[in-house]
Amino acid sequence: MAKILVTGAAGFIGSHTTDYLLGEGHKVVGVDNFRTGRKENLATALRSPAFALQVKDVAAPGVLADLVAAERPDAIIHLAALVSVQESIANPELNFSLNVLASQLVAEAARLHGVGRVVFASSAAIYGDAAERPIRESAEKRPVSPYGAAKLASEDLLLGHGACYGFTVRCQRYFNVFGARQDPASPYSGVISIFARNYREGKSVTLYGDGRQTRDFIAVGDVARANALAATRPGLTSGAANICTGRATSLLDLAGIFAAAHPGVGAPVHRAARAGDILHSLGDPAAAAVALGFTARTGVAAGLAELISGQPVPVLP
Ligand code: UD2
Repeated sequence: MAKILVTGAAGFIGSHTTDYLLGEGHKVVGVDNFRTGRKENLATALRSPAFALQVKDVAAPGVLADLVAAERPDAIIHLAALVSVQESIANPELNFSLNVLASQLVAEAARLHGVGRVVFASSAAIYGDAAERPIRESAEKRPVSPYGAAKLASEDLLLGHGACYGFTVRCQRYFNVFGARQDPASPYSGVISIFARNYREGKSVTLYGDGRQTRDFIAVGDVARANALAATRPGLTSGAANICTGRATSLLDLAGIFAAAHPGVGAPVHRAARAGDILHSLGDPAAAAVALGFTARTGVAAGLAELISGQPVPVLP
């Protein structure tokens, strides 16, 4: 069993990753400053004797290195971030501090204290408007936001440090992640979190454009398992992999699934397509299968059933 330090542990992906690691019998040191993370997300973890919470800002110099020196984790899963693309556009300096400088501090802490492995929360945003579909890891990187640029810069920083100082780095390029605990607060929050809230409250949703745009939606439970594999699977080498399903779902299909579960809620309202919205985003999951032994197990329908009912839906082993 390993000891894993998870930054951003109180966030959407961080809390699910923490719960998954604890369920597998690992020890977890969770770090969060509750800027966007929430303590409620850690309700289950906080009941475990194998979990310790450190309320700290990993973007502040020295904080992470001190923590790593004291805790001596086998791996760091670095999920703390400025998570909103819109916020990165409004505040690029803060994006640089939270999404680039903090990654450098992670690399430095790993170097100084001999951490064997670093797992980094990258994003499909590094590809920008990539021409190919499905997108493979070799696709040209053309980020179109400070957020995407910072994720790409962080991948390179971490991979370069790992190669030089001898630790393994796994960059996880998440596609559209969905599931419980995702915050629907902003109009730019993940579409599934917004649809889930609206249907639950009996309010019709907005479809931007004709609704035929597609995304590669991956359930957060699968993402948590991919993170655990990247942190703990023996013998991994450094690299980057898409964390996706390889399956496309249209917005119309999504709305259809919600509508079937919520009879009586009004039909979606169509509005003009959002400026800059891409039509299709689909990842190639092959590299993650080879590098991590990871394949997504929860389809969109099962993941949505779980989100809507609040009950876990059994998945194939
Ligand atoms: C992701 C990022 C976004 C930007 C974009 C770059 C998230 C949550 N968003 O957007 O910030 O980086 O990638 O390509 O990571 N939609 C509706 N109704 C709604 C909300 C959304 O129809 O109420 C549509 C939206 O216009 C888009 C699709 O749903 O076509 C998915 O939207 P999203 O914001 O969940 O994710 P995405 O991939 O467009």
